[in-house]
Amino acid sequence: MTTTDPDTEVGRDLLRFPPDFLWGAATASFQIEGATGVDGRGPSIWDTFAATPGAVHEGHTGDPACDHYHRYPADVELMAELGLGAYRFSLAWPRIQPVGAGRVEPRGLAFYDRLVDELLGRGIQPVVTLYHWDLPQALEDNGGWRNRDTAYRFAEYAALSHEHLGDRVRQWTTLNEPWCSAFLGYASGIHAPGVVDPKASLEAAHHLMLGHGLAVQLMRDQAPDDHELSIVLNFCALAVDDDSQLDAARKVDGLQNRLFLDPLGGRGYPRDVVEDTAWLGDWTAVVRDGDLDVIAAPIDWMGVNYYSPTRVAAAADPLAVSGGPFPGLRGVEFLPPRGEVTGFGWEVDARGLTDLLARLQRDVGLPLVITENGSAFPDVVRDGEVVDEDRTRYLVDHLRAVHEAIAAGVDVRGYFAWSLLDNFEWAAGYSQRFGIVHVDYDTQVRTVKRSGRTLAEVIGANAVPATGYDLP
Ligand code: IFM
Repeated sequence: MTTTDPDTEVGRDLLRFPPDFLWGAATASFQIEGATGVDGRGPSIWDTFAATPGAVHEGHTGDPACDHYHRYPADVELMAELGLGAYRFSLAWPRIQPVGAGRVEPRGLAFYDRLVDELLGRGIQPVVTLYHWDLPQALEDNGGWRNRDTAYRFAEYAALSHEHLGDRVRQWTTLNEPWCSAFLGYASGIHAPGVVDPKASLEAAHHLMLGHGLAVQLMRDQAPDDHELSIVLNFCALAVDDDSQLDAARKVDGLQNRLFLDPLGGRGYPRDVVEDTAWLGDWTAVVRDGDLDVIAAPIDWMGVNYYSPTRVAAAADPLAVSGGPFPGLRGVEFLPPRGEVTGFGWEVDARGLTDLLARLQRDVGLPLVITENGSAFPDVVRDGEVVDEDRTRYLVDHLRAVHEAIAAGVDVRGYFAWSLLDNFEWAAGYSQRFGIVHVDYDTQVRTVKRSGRTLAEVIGANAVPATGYDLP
């Protein structure tokens, strides 16, 4: 993403974005591709998890999802109609290396060749994520991210994918939301592989970050100068009302934000997080000499995923183990959302995005890209239309929040709506619709929602309305 002059004009009716601002939408392989058993693809941890009774809402699986594996030409045409400048998608590691190591499946690579060529043919820039949670099951059978070896396997897979597609793809992201992979996967167990072992989840977090750093090193060695390497984190935006909440907020900020930001920034793991989690056992024993230098390998931009703020308070018992996604944390009580919530029950707060971007500008010092932002609401198709006023309001309010951050000097280079298509929302199966395009899973008919049409208008104008939700 090229340098932008944050010369954001605030007009009477429109808030304009910088001229080369990148507009896109995002998806992930397991969530949309379907076709889990074709062309030599190996099983992933999500295939196994989805087949586990009770793990995923109503036993939903990765098939057929949006059948994007077969329908990608029409989906790319849709992207072109929406005017997207870029498309963020992930490669399915088990399509490319069915057992996560060694043999490469040419039919898997060929699918991504076709997709990338189709995108480029429509003038849409591919932004590739190497890992969006579909770990080859064979690696999990060997310990998954709890095993240091997985970091090396990931780096090899990253390098071979980059070698193959790097003549056409300039934008590469290593991991999507390693916090989720580590803590939802190995601590709370609500995501694949469904392990509940808080100490191991911290070891997994380290191995994920090591894999990121090793991959960056290998890709950097083989990358032409114009390639840009990045990582995508899901930050916790803490909404604090008074000082009594500060310590709880510090703990959550430590385990979700600083645990990743500090090593990436060359500062190692935060001392307070290591102390707060020491009661689980010494997970830092897995950190070997030189690992922290690897993790700090320079990247070109950071991806920011933002949906909702988090509210916490000090628990009455300082030693009480916090529930939810943080079983490794003590003394923190998670508070319910306030005010407007999405269909998923997530608090709507665009202000939290502006504040988060300002904080990251201070603490990260890298260009930022909003790699995911969106909302789930229960849509209905009526007379061939989906009038999703709630999602449209969410979208426009958050775009104003991004504009406000840019106008205040934050270096934000792009915005990707989550998601292009309704899709498999992990443990919630198909029950939550995040798409700006509706998918009828029975017929596979796509219907652009009002939010999708609004995003297309925003892209066309390179601006959001200053007030209201319609562009003049
Ligand atoms: O669908 C997910 C995505 O895979 C990762 N970020 C959050 C989204 C909504 O939950």
